[in-house]
Amino acid sequence: MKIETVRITPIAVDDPPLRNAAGLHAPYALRTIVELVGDNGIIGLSEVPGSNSTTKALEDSVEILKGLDPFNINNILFKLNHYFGSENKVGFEYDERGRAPWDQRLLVHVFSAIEVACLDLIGKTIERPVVDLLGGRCRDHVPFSAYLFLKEEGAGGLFEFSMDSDATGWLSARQEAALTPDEIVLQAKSMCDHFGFTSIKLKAGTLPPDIEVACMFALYETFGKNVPLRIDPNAVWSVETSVKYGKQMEGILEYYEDPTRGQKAMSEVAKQVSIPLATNMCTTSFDDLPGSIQLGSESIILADHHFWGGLRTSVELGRICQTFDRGLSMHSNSHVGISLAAMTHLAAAVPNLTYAVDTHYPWQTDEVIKGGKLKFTNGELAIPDGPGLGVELDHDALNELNKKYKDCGLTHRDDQVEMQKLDPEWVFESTRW
Ligand code: GKR
Ligand code: MG
Repeated sequence: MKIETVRITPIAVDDPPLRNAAGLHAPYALRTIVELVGDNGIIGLSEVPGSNSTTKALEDSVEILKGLDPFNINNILFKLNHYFGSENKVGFEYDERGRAPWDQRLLVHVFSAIEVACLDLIGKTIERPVVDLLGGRCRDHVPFSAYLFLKEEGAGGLFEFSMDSDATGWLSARQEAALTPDEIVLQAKSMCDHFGFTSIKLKAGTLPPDIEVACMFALYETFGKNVPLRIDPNAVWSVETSVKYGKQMEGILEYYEDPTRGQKAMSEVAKQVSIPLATNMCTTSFDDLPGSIQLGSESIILADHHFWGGLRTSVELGRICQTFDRGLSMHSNSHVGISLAAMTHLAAAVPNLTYAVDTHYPWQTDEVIKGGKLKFTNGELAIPDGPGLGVELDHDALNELNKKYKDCGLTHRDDQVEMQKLDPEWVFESTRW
């Protein structure tokens, strides 16, 4: 079997004004959709975070991919590696992990996009789900967590069209501002009622720690000790601040995600606070693992197949975590259903991925897969039925979201620029509090 052609389509999906340590979400989140067309007419799909440099790199790889056997992923990755060189030789806009809460390395995105599309193509060809290609399922249903954000009013997209005064339930909560502990509790109740989530994460690092920690206590008082809680300040707290507030939250948190920046600072917090630390910022690649083990920077690593180079490498990460007695959870960014399906297959395949998985999915209303959005039941997703990832592309929806991409004019994610529209003086600080 051979790859006949590859289609790369950047899309934009409505995204509400969610706050984080890097600023504010733009009205649209960018994603890039890959269609790997086999010479049997079957199409393998994948989705990665979008930017013009990712789209360009994927477009550059098309000629390399044509004619290669999608079953031989090792050969494909070897050829891509040879073409692009190592991450810091790529010469695109971003050549390193960067300081943003999300990973900005380019090659891992490209590898992930191609690997996942190959696995989907293989699965659809041999009529087996992707989870079987990863070694088989350890679970049939994958639990996800409610991912709360401090936010400004608005539902994303074009503000005047997106606010719906008749909206009820989660759709109404999704457009409300949430900047106080009471408002965060309302957001949590509404999200948990709608999707059935039974664990909760708060994206922090955006308001003074007193307020964000008060949100955690308000959640604890409302939901009780049986709903695990996590807070993620995206590394903008100093070691001192992380220790001070960490000590206050001992006993109410399941884990404390990236309170401070870098493995060394994290290890100092880990020594002083009795809550497991977790990361998707200081240990984000295989190269980071020796430092993590040596310093003891975190107890839990958040996998993310978009940033760890694909699904098979993420399974390998699971094995390494087991070896070194690290827990494993999963990170997310704004995304649609192809990524959600891939995350579900991965989480179902990794025995020690025992934490409820992060997802931004409730915040997005647009979708590119046939049948509309995937549905959570009791906070869980069943592994999608059908071969491969179990999802098919809705080409009309894809074209519409590609038009949205072209019309919105965004070329990459820049949360600082969005925040400056609210507060022109605002600048990102790598340690704010
Ligand atoms: O979407 O604002 C966001 C998050 O802050 C995201 O970009 C982070 O990468 O979810 C992420 C995290 O857990 O750090
Ligand atoms: Mg995080």
